[in-house]
Amino acid sequence: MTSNTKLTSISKFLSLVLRHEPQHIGLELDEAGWTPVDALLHKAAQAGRPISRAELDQVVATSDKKRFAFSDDGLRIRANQGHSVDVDLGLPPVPPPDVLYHGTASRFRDAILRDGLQRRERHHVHLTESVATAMSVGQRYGQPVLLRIDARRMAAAGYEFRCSANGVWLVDSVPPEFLEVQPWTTP
Ligand code: HQG
Repeated sequence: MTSNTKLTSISKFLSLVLRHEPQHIGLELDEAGWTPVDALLHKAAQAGRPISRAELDQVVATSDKKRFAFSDDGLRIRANQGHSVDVDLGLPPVPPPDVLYHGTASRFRDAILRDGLQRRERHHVHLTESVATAMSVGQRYGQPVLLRIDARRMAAAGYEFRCSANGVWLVDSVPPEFLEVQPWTTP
């Protein structure tokens, strides 16, 4: 069994090459973000970051956010969401829950309330059904702010929502009229 520290380090490396910089190790992703598992393991080893097949299986199976998925035949792998490289995950629009949340930094608060949520470097704005998840995302940046999104009203206004294989809700933007700051409750 590989240590959690090592698995986390592999997971971060996979996020880098499967979401943002495949060229970092000379990897190519297809238009849906898939790459052959063999190529990934080979290129990672060549780049001085060897990963065994057992470690890869363990990261995919145990990643807390289910960040990665194998294709049905097990021959390819991709990140479930979070890309900055140009991929089309092929997710259909689906009706969202009535309310979704987004956790961010208090220093972004005024800009977000003025301009809405924008996707920045990523393909989508990331939203979640879980207050706890939003809080932990916000805490990555220091002093967090929890935003409540009126997804029902957005959907009624024609905005499309998609849900990634790991349950992250994806939208192109959230205009300010659908946002409000939710009082922060520490558990
Ligand atoms: C902010 C994690 C100023 C936005 C999580 C966020 C997530 C604005 C930052 C995933 C803004 C972008 C993504 C505006 C948006 N003015 N700031 N108008 N609009 N922002 O990392 O949602 O661990 O691209 O609030 O679980 O923080 O990577 O997005 O703070 O699902 O698997 O601009 O990352 O997943 O930051 O995180 P990011 P995010 P993983």
